[in-house]
Amino acid sequence: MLYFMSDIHGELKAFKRMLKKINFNTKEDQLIVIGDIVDRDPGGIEIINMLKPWMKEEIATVCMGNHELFTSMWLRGKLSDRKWMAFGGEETLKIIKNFNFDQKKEFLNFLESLPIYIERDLPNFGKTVITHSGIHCDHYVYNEDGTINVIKSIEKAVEKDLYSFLVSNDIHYIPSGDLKKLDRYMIIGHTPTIRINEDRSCKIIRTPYYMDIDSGSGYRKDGGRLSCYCVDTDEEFYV
Ligand SMILES: [Mn+2]
Repeated sequence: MLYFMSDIHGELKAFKRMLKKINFNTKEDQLIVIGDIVDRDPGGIEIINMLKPWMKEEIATVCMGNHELFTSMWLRGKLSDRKWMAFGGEETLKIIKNFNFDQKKEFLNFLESLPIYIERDLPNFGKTVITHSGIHCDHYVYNEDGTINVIKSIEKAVEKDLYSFLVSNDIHYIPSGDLKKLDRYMIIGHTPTIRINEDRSCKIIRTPYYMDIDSGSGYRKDGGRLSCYCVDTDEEFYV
């Protein structure tokens, strides 16, 4: 089985409960995490430490989220403590401040090695692009047939400004005329669905063009929860 999670935001207990709920079996299953493992709750680094050996064995794949970018920027001295804390980084900061030089260097290498997007051929969606935030409407690249080349558009936006790309929530607000032109289905996270769903529910959003699986982990006080999507059974799980 292939499972997707996104925006775990430090909720280690919820992550462990989810693995139990889906009966995650490292001999048979795979997990793709679409970024924002760290910040808000304190368990992000422990979750990454759980995922690292799985990543080596290709059991897990992790994409970069804006919070992994914030962490790498802080490690490079390009983001102040104050600003990172304003973005929800307080708990991660407390832990990383105690890292020694080698631990910091290793963690920075890890963060900067994370892919911005990956592509998978999925039985129910065809060729699918998996990326944290979706697309940035200022950087469309068109194919000859007038459709929007999702991969090239992401690459162009990233080349221009990775930060703006990873914090963009454009995909939820662009006209459906643009969405119809996307040449790939997309699975994303980043924008808690409670902010988009009209009934304010923390449920995965499915559209004909993309799926947003950030159901608000790290915002549990506001009703948020961690979701997981199984592409093989089309099931959604929540903890
Ligand atoms: Mn995000």
